[in-house]
Amino acid sequence: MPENENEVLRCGATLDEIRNGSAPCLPPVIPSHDHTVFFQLPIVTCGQPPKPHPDNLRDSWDTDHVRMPFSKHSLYPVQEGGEQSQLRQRWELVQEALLKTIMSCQQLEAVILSYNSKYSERWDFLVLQLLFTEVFSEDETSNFFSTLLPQIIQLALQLPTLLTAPVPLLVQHRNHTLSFSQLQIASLLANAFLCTFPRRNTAKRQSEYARYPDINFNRLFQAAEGAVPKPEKLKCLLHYFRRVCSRAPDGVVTYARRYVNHSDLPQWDKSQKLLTKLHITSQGTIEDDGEGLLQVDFANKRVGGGVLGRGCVQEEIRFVICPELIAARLFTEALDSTEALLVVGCERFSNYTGYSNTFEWKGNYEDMTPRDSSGRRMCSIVAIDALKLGNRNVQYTPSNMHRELNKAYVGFHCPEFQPGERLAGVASGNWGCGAYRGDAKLKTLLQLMAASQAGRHLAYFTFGDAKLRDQVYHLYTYLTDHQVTVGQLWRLLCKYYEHSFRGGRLITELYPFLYQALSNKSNPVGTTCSML
Ligand code: AR6
Repeated sequence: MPENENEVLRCGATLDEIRNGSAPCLPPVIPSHDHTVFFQLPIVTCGQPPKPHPDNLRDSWDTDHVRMPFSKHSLYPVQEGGEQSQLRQRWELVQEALLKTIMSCQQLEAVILSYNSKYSERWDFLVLQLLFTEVFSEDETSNFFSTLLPQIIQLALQLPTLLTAPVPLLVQHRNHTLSFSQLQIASLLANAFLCTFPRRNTAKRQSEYARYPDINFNRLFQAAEGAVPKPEKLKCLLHYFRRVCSRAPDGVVTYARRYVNHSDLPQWDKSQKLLTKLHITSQGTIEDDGEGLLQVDFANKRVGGGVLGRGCVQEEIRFVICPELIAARLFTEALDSTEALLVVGCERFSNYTGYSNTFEWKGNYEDMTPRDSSGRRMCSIVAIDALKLGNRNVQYTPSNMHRELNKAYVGFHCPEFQPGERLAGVASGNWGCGAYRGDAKLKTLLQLMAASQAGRHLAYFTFGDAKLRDQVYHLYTYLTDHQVTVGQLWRLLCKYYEHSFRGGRLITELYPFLYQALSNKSNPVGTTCSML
Protein backbone atom coordinates (compact mmCIF):
# COMPACT_ATOMS: atom_id res chain seq x y z
CA MET A 1 0.00 0.00 0.00
CA PRO A 2 2.65 2.65 0.79
CA GLU A 3 4.03 4.39 -2.25
CA ASN A 4 7.53 2.97 -2.38
CA GLU A 5 9.78 0.59 -0.52
CA ASN A 6 11.96 3.34 0.95
CA GLU A 7 9.08 5.23 2.44
CA VAL A 8 7.04 2.43 3.89
CA LEU A 9 5.89 4.55 6.79
CA ARG A 10 3.88 7.09 4.88
CA CYS A 11 1.12 7.16 2.30
CA GLY A 12 -0.29 9.86 0.08
CA ALA A 13 0.99 13.31 -0.74
CA THR A 14 4.37 14.60 0.40
CA LEU A 15 4.63 17.05 3.29
CA ASP A 16 5.73 19.68 0.78
CA GLU A 17 2.50 19.25 -1.11
CA ILE A 18 0.54 19.54 2.14
CA ARG A 19 2.39 22.79 2.97
CA ASN A 20 1.03 24.06 -0.32
CA GLY A 21 3.77 26.65 -0.77
CA SER A 22 2.20 28.84 1.85
CA ALA A 23 3.03 30.01 5.38
CA PRO A 24 0.47 29.03 8.00
CA CYS A 25 0.49 32.39 9.73
CA LEU A 26 -1.79 35.34 10.26
CA PRO A 27 -1.50 38.69 8.46
CA PRO A 28 1.08 41.10 9.95
CA VAL A 29 0.39 42.54 13.42
CA ILE A 30 -1.68 45.71 13.06
CA PRO A 31 -3.56 47.12 16.06
CA SER A 32 -7.33 47.52 15.61
CA HIS A 33 -10.49 47.41 17.70
CA ASP A 34 -10.32 43.62 17.74
CA HIS A 35 -6.53 43.27 17.93
CA THR A 36 -4.74 44.57 21.03
CA VAL A 37 -1.00 45.02 20.56
CA PHE A 38 1.12 45.51 23.69
CA PHE A 39 4.28 46.81 22.03
CA GLN A 40 5.36 49.66 19.78
CA LEU A 41 5.12 49.28 16.04
CA PRO A 42 6.90 49.12 13.72
CA ILE A 43 9.21 46.57 15.29
CA VAL A 44 12.88 47.42 14.91
CA THR A 45 14.52 44.06 14.51
CA CYS A 46 17.98 44.52 15.93
CA GLY A 47 17.98 41.74 18.52
CA GLN A 48 16.16 43.93 21.07
CA PRO A 49 12.74 43.04 22.47
CA PRO A 50 9.98 45.30 21.13
CA LYS A 51 9.29 48.32 23.38
CA PRO A 52 6.11 48.25 25.49
CA HIS A 53 3.13 50.28 24.37
CA PRO A 54 1.88 52.65 25.77
CA ASP A 55 4.83 54.41 27.44
CA ASN A 56 3.07 54.78 30.80
CA LEU A 57 1.22 52.13 32.73
CA ARG A 58 -2.57 52.05 32.44
CA ASP A 59 -4.02 50.15 35.37
CA SER A 60 -7.39 48.54 35.02
CA TRP A 61 -9.25 46.40 37.55
CA ASP A 62 -12.50 45.15 36.08
CA THR A 63 -14.26 42.10 34.74
CA ASP A 64 -13.20 42.74 31.12
CA HIS A 65 -9.46 42.57 31.76
CA VAL A 66 -6.94 40.31 33.43
CA ARG A 67 -6.58 41.39 37.05
CA MET A 68 -2.90 42.12 37.19
CA PRO A 69 -0.85 41.37 40.32
CA PHE A 70 0.56 44.90 40.34
CA SER A 71 -2.77 46.73 40.21
CA LYS A 72 -3.09 49.29 42.98
CA HIS A 73 -6.64 48.02 43.40
CA SER A 74 -5.44 44.58 44.38
CA LEU A 75 -5.67 44.54 48.16
CA TYR A 76 -4.92 41.76 50.62
CA PRO A 77 -5.70 41.36 54.32
CA VAL A 78 -2.61 41.22 56.53
CA GLN A 79 -2.35 40.79 60.25
CA GLU A 80 0.68 42.34 61.84
CA GLY A 81 1.69 41.85 65.47
CA GLY A 82 -1.61 40.67 66.95
CA GLU A 83 -3.49 43.66 65.53
CA GLN A 84 -6.73 43.42 63.56
CA SER A 85 -6.10 42.54 59.95
CA GLN A 86 -5.66 45.45 57.58
CA LEU A 87 -5.89 45.71 53.82
CA ARG A 88 -2.60 46.36 52.06
CA GLN A 89 -1.71 46.66 48.43
CA ARG A 90 -0.87 43.12 47.44
CA TRP A 91 1.91 44.11 45.03
CA GLU A 92 3.75 45.75 47.93
CA LEU A 93 3.53 42.47 49.82
CA VAL A 94 4.73 40.58 46.77
CA GLN A 95 7.70 42.88 46.27
CA GLU A 96 8.70 42.86 49.94
CA ALA A 97 8.51 39.08 50.05
CA LEU A 98 10.33 38.41 46.79
CA LEU A 99 13.14 40.84 47.47
CA LYS A 100 14.19 38.94 50.60
CA THR A 101 17.07 36.52 50.25
CA ILE A 102 15.66 33.11 49.36
CA MET A 103 18.17 30.29 49.65
CA SER A 104 16.05 27.19 50.20
CA CYS A 105 12.85 25.55 49.08
CA GLN A 106 11.28 26.19 52.50
CA GLN A 107 12.04 29.89 52.21
CA LEU A 108 10.57 30.01 48.72
CA GLU A 109 7.41 28.29 49.98
CA ALA A 110 7.11 30.77 52.85
CA VAL A 111 7.49 33.67 50.45
CA ILE A 112 4.82 32.39 48.03
CA LEU A 113 2.45 31.70 50.90
CA SER A 114 3.01 35.15 52.42
CA TYR A 115 0.90 36.72 49.69
CA ASN A 116 -1.35 33.65 49.35
CA SER A 117 -1.85 33.19 53.09
CA LYS A 118 -5.38 31.77 52.68
CA TYR A 119 -3.80 28.68 51.15
CA SER A 120 -1.05 28.06 53.68
CA GLU A 121 -2.86 25.01 55.02
CA ARG A 122 -3.84 23.71 51.59
CA TRP A 123 -0.83 23.99 49.31
CA ASP A 124 2.13 21.67 49.60
CA PHE A 125 5.33 21.97 47.63
CA LEU A 126 6.36 18.32 47.54
CA VAL A 127 7.28 18.25 43.83
CA LEU A 128 9.49 21.29 44.26
CA GLN A 129 11.10 19.73 47.33
CA LEU A 130 11.70 16.50 45.43
CA LEU A 131 13.37 18.43 42.64
CA PHE A 132 15.84 20.11 44.97
CA THR A 133 16.53 17.18 47.27
CA GLU A 134 16.52 14.16 44.98
CA VAL A 135 16.72 15.24 41.36
CA PHE A 136 19.02 18.24 41.17
CA SER A 137 22.61 17.91 42.34
CA GLU A 138 23.70 20.16 45.21
CA ASP A 139 25.36 22.44 42.68
CA GLU A 140 22.23 22.67 40.55
CA THR A 141 20.13 23.48 43.60
CA SER A 142 22.47 26.16 44.87
CA ASN A 143 22.70 27.58 41.35
CA PHE A 144 18.92 27.81 41.23
CA PHE A 145 18.68 29.81 44.45
CA SER A 146 21.71 31.99 43.83
CA THR A 147 21.21 32.75 40.15
CA LEU A 148 18.05 31.58 38.41
CA LEU A 149 15.49 32.38 41.10
CA PRO A 150 16.68 36.00 41.54
CA GLN A 151 16.45 36.37 37.75
CA ILE A 152 12.92 34.96 37.65
CA ILE A 153 11.96 37.33 40.46
CA GLN A 154 13.44 40.30 38.65
CA LEU A 155 11.58 39.33 35.49
CA ALA A 156 8.33 39.03 37.43
CA LEU A 157 8.71 42.35 39.21
CA GLN A 158 9.35 44.13 35.90
CA LEU A 159 5.81 43.33 34.77
CA PRO A 160 4.35 46.84 35.33
CA THR A 161 7.08 48.38 33.19
CA LEU A 162 6.98 45.65 30.55
CA LEU A 163 3.23 45.26 30.10
CA THR A 164 1.72 48.72 30.30
CA ALA A 165 -1.75 48.24 28.79
CA PRO A 166 -4.65 46.34 30.35
CA VAL A 167 -5.01 42.83 28.88
CA PRO A 168 -8.55 42.18 27.59
CA LEU A 169 -9.94 38.76 28.45
CA LEU A 170 -10.61 36.59 25.40
CA VAL A 171 -14.22 35.91 26.32
CA GLN A 172 -16.63 33.45 24.75
CA HIS A 173 -18.33 34.27 21.45
CA ARG A 174 -16.12 37.18 20.55
CA ASN A 175 -13.24 37.20 18.10
CA HIS A 176 -10.37 39.09 19.61
CA THR A 177 -6.63 38.91 19.12
CA LEU A 178 -3.74 39.79 21.45
CA SER A 179 -0.10 40.28 20.42
CA PHE A 180 2.64 40.34 23.06
CA SER A 181 6.39 40.44 22.89
CA GLN A 182 8.01 37.21 24.04
CA LEU A 183 9.60 39.18 26.88
CA GLN A 184 6.19 40.33 28.12
CA ILE A 185 5.04 36.72 28.08
CA ALA A 186 8.16 35.66 29.98
CA SER A 187 7.34 38.22 32.66
CA LEU A 188 3.74 36.97 32.88
CA LEU A 189 5.01 33.41 33.24
CA ALA A 190 7.54 34.44 35.89
CA ASN A 191 4.58 35.84 37.86
CA ALA A 192 2.67 32.60 37.29
CA PHE A 193 5.67 30.63 38.61
CA LEU A 194 5.68 32.80 41.74
CA CYS A 195 1.88 32.48 42.05
CA THR A 196 1.21 36.23 42.11
CA PHE A 197 -1.98 36.38 40.00
CA PRO A 198 -4.90 37.50 42.18
CA ARG A 199 -8.27 35.75 42.25
CA ARG A 200 -6.92 32.74 40.38
CA ASN A 201 -6.47 30.23 43.20
CA THR A 202 -9.99 29.06 43.80
CA ALA A 203 -11.85 26.44 41.80
CA LYS A 204 -15.25 27.42 43.23
CA ARG A 205 -17.99 27.37 40.61
CA GLN A 206 -19.24 30.85 41.33
CA SER A 207 -15.77 32.44 41.43
CA GLU A 208 -14.92 35.13 38.89
CA TYR A 209 -12.48 32.97 36.93
CA ALA A 210 -14.36 29.67 37.24
CA ARG A 211 -14.52 29.36 33.43
CA TYR A 212 -10.81 30.07 32.98
CA PRO A 213 -7.89 27.69 33.31
CA ASP A 214 -5.70 28.17 36.34
CA ILE A 215 -2.48 30.09 35.83
CA ASN A 216 -0.53 30.19 39.10
CA PHE A 217 1.93 27.28 39.17
CA ASN A 218 1.07 26.08 42.70
CA ARG A 219 -0.58 22.85 41.51
CA LEU A 220 2.56 21.96 39.60
CA PHE A 221 4.52 22.10 42.85
CA GLN A 222 2.02 19.93 44.68
CA ALA A 223 1.72 16.19 45.21
CA ALA A 224 -1.36 14.67 43.63
CA GLU A 225 -3.53 12.40 45.73
CA GLY A 226 -0.62 11.45 47.92
CA ALA A 227 1.70 10.60 45.00
CA VAL A 228 4.60 12.86 44.10
CA PRO A 229 4.87 13.03 40.28
CA LYS A 230 8.28 13.23 38.64
CA PRO A 231 9.27 16.87 38.24
CA GLU A 232 9.87 16.57 34.48
CA LYS A 233 7.39 19.29 33.48
CA LEU A 234 8.97 21.58 36.03
CA LYS A 235 12.38 20.86 34.51
CA CYS A 236 11.07 22.01 31.12
CA LEU A 237 9.74 25.23 32.65
CA LEU A 238 12.91 25.99 34.60
CA HIS A 239 14.85 25.43 31.42
CA TYR A 240 12.60 27.96 29.68
CA PHE A 241 13.29 30.51 32.43
CA ARG A 242 17.04 29.81 32.20
CA ARG A 243 16.88 30.60 28.49
CA VAL A 244 14.77 33.76 28.65
CA CYS A 245 16.69 35.08 31.67
CA SER A 246 20.09 34.57 30.09
CA ARG A 247 19.07 36.30 26.85
CA ALA A 248 15.87 38.31 26.53
CA PRO A 249 13.80 36.88 23.67
CA ASP A 250 13.06 39.46 20.97
CA GLY A 251 10.10 38.00 19.11
CA VAL A 252 6.34 38.31 19.18
CA VAL A 253 3.45 35.89 19.82
CA THR A 254 -0.18 36.37 18.75
CA TYR A 255 -3.19 34.69 20.41
CA ALA A 256 -6.42 34.80 18.40
CA ARG A 257 -9.77 33.60 19.66
CA ARG A 258 -11.85 32.17 16.81
CA TYR A 259 -15.61 32.09 17.06
CA VAL A 260 -18.00 31.16 14.28
CA ASN A 261 -21.67 31.90 14.73
CA HIS A 262 -23.89 28.87 14.08
CA SER A 263 -25.53 30.61 11.12
CA ASP A 264 -22.09 31.04 9.46
CA LEU A 265 -21.06 27.40 9.72
CA PRO A 266 -21.00 25.28 6.57
CA GLN A 267 -24.14 23.44 5.57
CA TRP A 268 -22.39 20.13 5.54
CA ASP A 269 -25.04 18.14 3.71
CA LYS A 270 -24.87 20.60 0.80
CA SER A 271 -21.08 20.84 0.53
CA GLN A 272 -19.79 20.16 -2.98
CA LYS A 273 -16.12 20.28 -1.93
CA LEU A 274 -13.92 17.39 -2.95
CA LEU A 275 -11.48 15.93 -0.44
CA THR A 276 -8.13 17.70 -0.37
CA LYS A 277 -4.75 15.97 -0.28
CA LEU A 278 -3.81 13.61 2.52
CA HIS A 279 -0.39 12.67 3.85
CA ILE A 280 -0.70 9.93 6.43
CA THR A 281 2.19 8.48 8.37
CA SER A 282 2.79 6.28 11.38
CA GLN A 283 6.09 7.99 12.02
CA GLY A 284 6.82 11.35 13.57
CA THR A 285 4.83 13.83 15.59
CA ILE A 286 2.93 17.02 14.95
CA GLU A 287 5.55 19.20 16.65
CA ASP A 288 8.61 17.52 15.09
CA ASP A 289 7.29 17.16 11.56
CA GLY A 290 4.58 19.78 11.25
CA GLU A 291 6.82 22.67 10.30
CA GLY A 292 5.04 25.08 7.99
CA LEU A 293 1.65 23.55 8.81
CA LEU A 294 -1.21 24.56 11.07
CA GLN A 295 -0.48 22.29 14.02
CA VAL A 296 -3.37 20.95 16.08
CA ASP A 297 -3.35 21.00 19.87
CA PHE A 298 -5.62 18.21 21.18
CA ALA A 299 -7.02 20.58 23.69
CA ASN A 300 -9.15 20.76 26.75
CA LYS A 301 -11.86 23.43 26.59
CA ARG A 302 -9.74 25.13 29.25
CA VAL A 303 -6.66 25.42 27.08
CA GLY A 304 -3.60 23.64 28.39
CA GLY A 305 -5.75 21.12 30.28
CA GLY A 306 -3.74 19.59 33.08
CA VAL A 307 -0.44 21.25 32.21
CA LEU A 308 -0.16 22.82 35.65
CA GLY A 309 -1.53 19.70 37.30
CA ARG A 310 -1.07 16.04 36.60
CA GLY A 311 -1.74 15.87 32.84
CA CYS A 312 1.07 14.80 30.55
CA VAL A 313 -0.37 13.91 27.14
CA GLN A 314 -0.28 15.70 23.80
CA GLU A 315 -1.52 19.11 24.93
CA GLU A 316 0.35 19.27 28.21
CA ILE A 317 3.60 18.13 26.58
CA ARG A 318 3.27 20.79 23.88
CA PHE A 319 2.63 23.44 26.51
CA VAL A 320 5.71 22.61 28.56
CA ILE A 321 8.08 22.41 25.61
CA CYS A 322 6.60 25.66 24.23
CA PRO A 323 5.75 27.45 27.52
CA GLU A 324 4.51 30.61 25.81
CA LEU A 325 1.35 28.60 25.17
CA ILE A 326 0.76 28.53 28.94
CA ALA A 327 0.23 32.30 28.94
CA ALA A 328 -3.02 31.70 27.00
CA ARG A 329 -4.46 30.29 30.22
CA LEU A 330 -4.32 33.72 31.77
CA PHE A 331 -6.86 35.29 29.43
CA THR A 332 -8.72 32.57 27.47
CA GLU A 333 -12.18 31.71 28.73
CA ALA A 334 -13.21 28.06 28.22
CA LEU A 335 -13.81 27.30 24.54
CA ASP A 336 -17.41 26.83 23.52
CA SER A 337 -18.50 24.34 20.85
CA THR A 338 -17.77 26.58 17.84
CA GLU A 339 -14.60 28.18 19.15
CA ALA A 340 -10.86 27.63 18.85
CA LEU A 341 -7.70 29.41 19.92
CA LEU A 342 -4.97 30.08 17.38
CA VAL A 343 -1.46 30.85 18.64
CA VAL A 344 1.11 32.11 16.15
CA GLY A 345 4.78 32.64 16.91
CA CYS A 346 5.56 30.59 19.96
CA GLU A 347 8.99 29.08 20.29
CA ARG A 348 10.00 25.60 21.35
CA PHE A 349 12.62 25.50 24.10
CA SER A 350 12.90 21.85 25.18
CA ASN A 351 13.46 18.37 23.85
CA TYR A 352 11.70 15.43 25.43
CA THR A 353 11.30 11.67 25.30
CA GLY A 354 8.46 9.42 26.41
CA TYR A 355 4.81 10.15 26.92
CA SER A 356 2.55 10.37 29.93
CA ASN A 357 4.26 8.47 32.81
CA THR A 358 7.46 8.04 30.84
CA PHE A 359 7.75 11.68 29.79
CA GLU A 360 11.21 13.14 30.44
CA TRP A 361 12.85 16.47 29.77
CA LYS A 362 15.80 15.90 27.42
CA GLY A 363 17.62 19.18 27.28
CA ASN A 364 17.67 22.28 25.16
CA TYR A 365 15.89 22.67 21.83
CA GLU A 366 17.13 25.35 19.48
CA ASP A 367 14.13 26.46 17.47
CA MET A 368 15.25 27.45 13.98
CA THR A 369 11.76 28.25 12.67
CA PRO A 370 12.04 31.46 10.63
CA ARG A 371 10.21 34.60 11.71
CA ASP A 372 7.53 36.50 9.80
CA SER A 373 7.61 40.26 9.18
CA SER A 374 6.05 40.85 12.63
CA GLY A 375 8.78 38.93 14.45
CA ARG A 376 6.70 35.80 15.04
CA ARG A 377 8.11 32.31 14.56
CA MET A 378 6.23 30.86 11.62
CA CYS A 379 4.65 28.27 13.87
CA SER A 380 0.86 28.19 14.14
CA ILE A 381 -0.87 26.06 16.72
CA VAL A 382 -4.61 25.74 16.96
CA ALA A 383 -6.30 24.51 20.13
CA ILE A 384 -9.50 22.58 19.46
CA ASP A 385 -11.17 20.50 22.15
CA ALA A 386 -12.84 17.26 21.12
CA LEU A 387 -15.81 15.73 22.90
CA LYS A 388 -14.90 13.86 26.03
CA LEU A 389 -16.68 10.54 25.74
CA GLY A 390 -18.02 8.38 28.48
CA ASN A 391 -20.00 6.00 26.28
CA ARG A 392 -18.02 5.66 23.02
CA ASN A 393 -21.11 4.83 20.95
CA VAL A 394 -22.51 8.34 21.31
CA GLN A 395 -19.73 9.76 19.13
CA TYR A 396 -21.54 8.46 16.02
CA THR A 397 -24.77 10.36 16.64
CA PRO A 398 -25.23 13.00 13.94
CA SER A 399 -25.35 15.78 16.54
CA ASN A 400 -22.04 14.73 18.08
CA MET A 401 -20.35 14.24 14.69
CA HIS A 402 -21.73 17.64 13.69
CA ARG A 403 -20.21 19.18 16.80
CA GLU A 404 -16.77 17.71 16.03
CA LEU A 405 -16.95 18.66 12.35
CA ASN A 406 -17.81 22.25 13.24
CA LYS A 407 -15.14 22.42 15.94
CA ALA A 408 -12.46 21.21 13.53
CA TYR A 409 -13.71 23.59 10.83
CA VAL A 410 -13.58 26.57 13.21
CA GLY A 411 -9.98 25.66 14.00
CA PHE A 412 -8.94 25.13 10.38
CA HIS A 413 -10.75 27.91 8.53
CA CYS A 414 -8.91 31.12 7.89
CA PRO A 415 -11.17 34.18 7.70
CA GLU A 416 -8.22 36.55 7.15
CA PHE A 417 -7.49 35.12 3.71
CA GLN A 418 -9.45 35.60 0.51
CA PRO A 419 -11.27 32.59 -0.99
CA GLY A 420 -8.98 30.83 -3.41
CA GLU A 421 -5.77 31.91 -1.66
CA ARG A 422 -3.35 29.08 -0.96
CA LEU A 423 -3.47 27.96 2.64
CA ALA A 424 -0.92 25.82 4.44
CA GLY A 425 -2.14 22.36 5.36
CA VAL A 426 -3.10 21.09 8.77
CA ALA A 427 -0.90 18.77 10.88
CA SER A 428 -3.06 16.61 13.08
CA GLY A 429 -3.57 13.07 14.31
CA ASN A 430 -5.71 11.11 16.73
CA TRP A 431 -7.52 14.18 18.03
CA GLY A 432 -9.92 13.26 20.83
CA CYS A 433 -8.87 9.61 20.69
CA GLY A 434 -6.61 9.24 23.73
CA ALA A 435 -7.76 10.71 27.02
CA TYR A 436 -11.09 11.55 25.35
CA ARG A 437 -11.64 7.99 24.02
CA GLY A 438 -12.81 8.76 20.48
CA ASP A 439 -12.59 6.52 17.40
CA ALA A 440 -9.61 7.57 15.28
CA LYS A 441 -11.21 6.17 12.10
CA LEU A 442 -14.13 8.53 12.52
CA LYS A 443 -12.05 11.51 13.67
CA THR A 444 -9.76 11.18 10.64
CA LEU A 445 -12.73 11.51 8.30
CA LEU A 446 -14.23 14.41 10.23
CA GLN A 447 -10.90 16.27 10.23
CA LEU A 448 -10.37 15.55 6.54
CA MET A 449 -13.84 16.92 5.76
CA ALA A 450 -13.25 20.04 7.89
CA ALA A 451 -9.85 20.63 6.28
CA SER A 452 -11.29 20.15 2.78
CA GLN A 453 -14.10 22.59 3.53
CA ALA A 454 -11.55 25.10 4.85
CA GLY A 455 -9.38 24.65 1.73
CA ARG A 456 -6.45 22.99 3.45
CA HIS A 457 -4.66 19.70 2.88
CA LEU A 458 -4.11 17.37 5.84
CA ALA A 459 -0.99 15.69 7.24
CA TYR A 460 -2.11 13.00 9.65
CA PHE A 461 0.26 11.47 12.21
CA THR A 462 -1.10 8.17 13.48
CA PHE A 463 1.44 8.09 16.32
CA GLY A 464 2.88 4.68 15.48
CA ASP A 465 -0.34 3.03 14.35
CA ALA A 466 0.51 1.46 10.97
CA LYS A 467 -2.81 -0.36 10.71
CA LEU A 468 -4.76 2.86 11.09
CA ARG A 469 -2.54 4.53 8.50
CA ASP A 470 -3.23 1.80 5.95
CA GLN A 471 -6.96 1.55 6.63
CA VAL A 472 -7.44 5.30 6.40
CA TYR A 473 -5.36 5.62 3.26
CA HIS A 474 -7.19 2.79 1.56
CA LEU A 475 -10.56 4.41 2.28
CA TYR A 476 -9.26 7.84 1.31
CA THR A 477 -8.12 6.48 -2.08
CA TYR A 478 -11.52 4.89 -2.59
CA LEU A 479 -13.33 8.11 -1.72
CA THR A 480 -11.18 10.26 -4.00
CA ASP A 481 -11.35 7.73 -6.85
CA HIS A 482 -15.14 7.97 -6.59
CA GLN A 483 -15.01 11.76 -6.32
CA VAL A 484 -17.05 11.65 -3.14
CA THR A 485 -17.78 15.18 -1.91
CA VAL A 486 -17.75 16.39 1.68
CA GLY A 487 -21.56 16.65 1.55
CA GLN A 488 -21.95 13.06 0.31
CA LEU A 489 -19.61 11.76 2.96
CA TRP A 490 -21.48 13.66 5.63
CA ARG A 491 -24.80 12.21 4.55
CA LEU A 492 -23.27 8.73 4.61
CA LEU A 493 -21.95 9.24 8.12
CA CYS A 494 -25.41 10.21 9.26
CA LYS A 495 -26.78 7.05 7.62
CA TYR A 496 -24.15 5.01 9.45
CA TYR A 497 -25.67 5.91 12.77
CA GLU A 498 -29.18 5.01 11.61
CA HIS A 499 -28.07 1.67 10.15
CA SER A 500 -25.41 0.47 12.52
CA PHE A 501 -26.80 0.60 16.00
CA ARG A 502 -29.38 -1.75 17.38
CA GLY A 503 -30.45 -1.35 21.00
CA GLY A 504 -27.52 0.99 21.60
CA ARG A 505 -25.04 -1.65 20.31
CA LEU A 506 -22.77 -1.25 17.33
CA ILE A 507 -23.51 -3.90 14.69
CA THR A 508 -21.42 -2.72 11.70
CA GLU A 509 -17.96 -1.14 11.64
CA LEU A 510 -17.72 2.28 10.04
CA TYR A 511 -15.37 1.62 7.12
CA PRO A 512 -17.05 -1.60 5.88
CA PHE A 513 -20.34 0.30 6.00
CA LEU A 514 -18.88 3.12 3.88
CA TYR A 515 -17.39 0.76 1.30
CA GLN A 516 -20.63 -1.10 1.02
CA ALA A 517 -22.76 2.01 0.75
CA LEU A 518 -20.48 3.44 -1.94
CA SER A 519 -20.30 0.25 -3.97
CA ASN A 520 -24.05 -0.19 -3.89
CA LYS A 521 -25.64 1.54 -6.88
CA SER A 522 -28.75 2.35 -4.90
CA ASN A 523 -26.75 3.64 -1.99
CA PRO A 524 -28.36 6.25 0.24
CA VAL A 525 -25.74 8.93 -0.45
CA GLY A 526 -28.31 11.27 -1.90
CA THR A 527 -30.52 11.20 1.17
CA THR A 528 -30.30 14.16 3.52
CA CYS A 529 -29.77 13.71 7.18
CA SER A 530 -33.10 14.25 8.84
CA MET A 531 -31.62 14.40 12.29
CA LEU A 532 -29.95 17.79 11.86
N1 AR6 B 1 1.79 14.03 17.68
C1 AR6 B 1 0.84 13.28 17.07
N2 AR6 B 1 -0.02 12.48 17.72
C2 AR6 B 1 0.04 12.43 19.05
C3 AR6 B 1 1.00 13.20 19.78
C4 AR6 B 1 1.89 14.02 19.03
N3 AR6 B 1 2.82 14.75 19.63
N4 AR6 B 1 0.84 12.93 21.09
C5 AR6 B 1 -0.19 12.07 21.17
N5 AR6 B 1 -0.67 11.75 19.96
P1 AR6 B 1 -4.57 13.02 23.79
P2 AR6 B 1 -7.40 13.77 23.49
C6 AR6 B 1 -1.80 10.84 19.65
O1 AR6 B 1 -5.00 11.93 24.70
O2 AR6 B 1 -7.92 12.40 23.47
C7 AR6 B 1 -5.32 16.47 27.59
O3 AR6 B 1 -5.29 16.36 28.97
C8 AR6 B 1 -1.83 9.59 20.50
O4 AR6 B 1 -2.32 8.53 19.68
O5 AR6 B 1 -3.58 14.00 24.30
O6 AR6 B 1 -7.99 14.80 22.58
C9 AR6 B 1 -6.06 17.71 27.13
O7 AR6 B 1 -5.81 18.80 27.99
C10 AR6 B 1 -2.85 9.95 21.57
O8 AR6 B 1 -3.46 8.82 22.13
O9 AR6 B 1 -5.82 13.87 23.23
C11 AR6 B 1 -7.47 17.26 27.19
O10 AR6 B 1 -8.00 17.35 28.49
C12 AR6 B 1 -3.84 10.78 20.78
O11 AR6 B 1 -3.00 11.54 19.90
C13 AR6 B 1 -7.39 15.80 26.78
O12 AR6 B 1 -6.05 15.37 27.09
C14 AR6 B 1 -4.71 11.67 21.59
O13 AR6 B 1 -3.94 12.44 22.47
C15 AR6 B 1 -7.59 15.64 25.30
O14 AR6 B 1 -7.56 14.27 24.99
